[in-house]
Amino acid sequence: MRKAEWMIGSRARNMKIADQLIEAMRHAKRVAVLTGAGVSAESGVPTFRDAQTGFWADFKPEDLATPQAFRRNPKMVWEWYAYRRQMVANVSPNPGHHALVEVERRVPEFMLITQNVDGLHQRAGSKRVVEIHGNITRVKCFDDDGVVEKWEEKGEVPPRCPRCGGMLRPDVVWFGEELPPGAFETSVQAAVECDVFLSIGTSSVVYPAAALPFEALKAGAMVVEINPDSTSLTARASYVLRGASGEVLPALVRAAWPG
Ligand code: BV8
Repeated sequence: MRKAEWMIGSRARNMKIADQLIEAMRHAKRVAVLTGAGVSAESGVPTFRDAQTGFWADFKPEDLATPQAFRRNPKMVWEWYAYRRQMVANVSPNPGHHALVEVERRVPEFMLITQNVDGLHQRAGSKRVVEIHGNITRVKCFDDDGVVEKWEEKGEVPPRCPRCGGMLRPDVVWFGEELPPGAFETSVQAAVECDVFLSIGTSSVVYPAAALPFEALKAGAMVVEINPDSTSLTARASYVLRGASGEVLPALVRAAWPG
């Protein structure tokens, strides 16, 4: 399959997308999508690549998102997630999120695999979503690993588990931790069974998520990368749409399903 790179200027309205890609989307029986922080960037959620701001500027996300960091300084890690939880609560899904809801509506079989913990896909209306790295709006006990529905932000930091008194932590997957049970298996199945695999707004650095587009390629799917920058997937992708997902995805939907 001829690899094509389509530069997509800011005026997404007049972009040219390869006919084969449009045909493939329009006639796809199964579409699988992998998203990363880039799909939420236009909503105002900084990516992991973006420098952190304010108090958190001196910390690399990878250094805070580990069980070791939490044991070392549970108050600081809890407050970092509280800061991010507040930020996510103050933003809204963008046209990229909404376009993926449209793709799900139009394709017989669809699976959205997200590395994002912000819940914006579900807030946009996406249904078939696998949160392979968890969700920042949920918390669980650091000791018995059980989710805790209600907790107080005031008082002890981090708050304590009402069941066992253990410290509460965000219900996300930290580096060095296993993914939620079955999440990766479900994701690999969607990748190897799809006709079209969209890899959107991810630097393809964190594993095992970054292996999914390559699983789809091995299974013969058309793999499309949507990202303003190149990544470790670019050289292997069937098509690369260079631009912001909040512009590219609505244009792709319009091209595949005009009117
Ligand atoms: C595990 C939740 C078993 C927490 C996260 C194999 C090789 C090497 C290393 C490993 C390996 N296997 C395992 C590892 C270790 C590690 C890993 O991958 N390390 C990396 C750093 C090399 N993986 C793990 O630990 C995983 N667990 O493997 O368990 C195990 C256990 C022990 C030892 C071995 C095996 C767990 C990983 C999950 C960690 N948790 N998040 C939280 O959010 O706080 S990862 C987190 O970082 C995100 O979820 C995401 O996955 C990642 C960030 O990546 P992206 O989302 O891609 O974001 P990024 O900022 O990097 O890039 C943004 C992109 O968007 C850019 O390309 C940019 O150009 C683009 N963009 C910008 N604007 C836009 C845009 N695109 C479109 N539109 C725009 N407008």
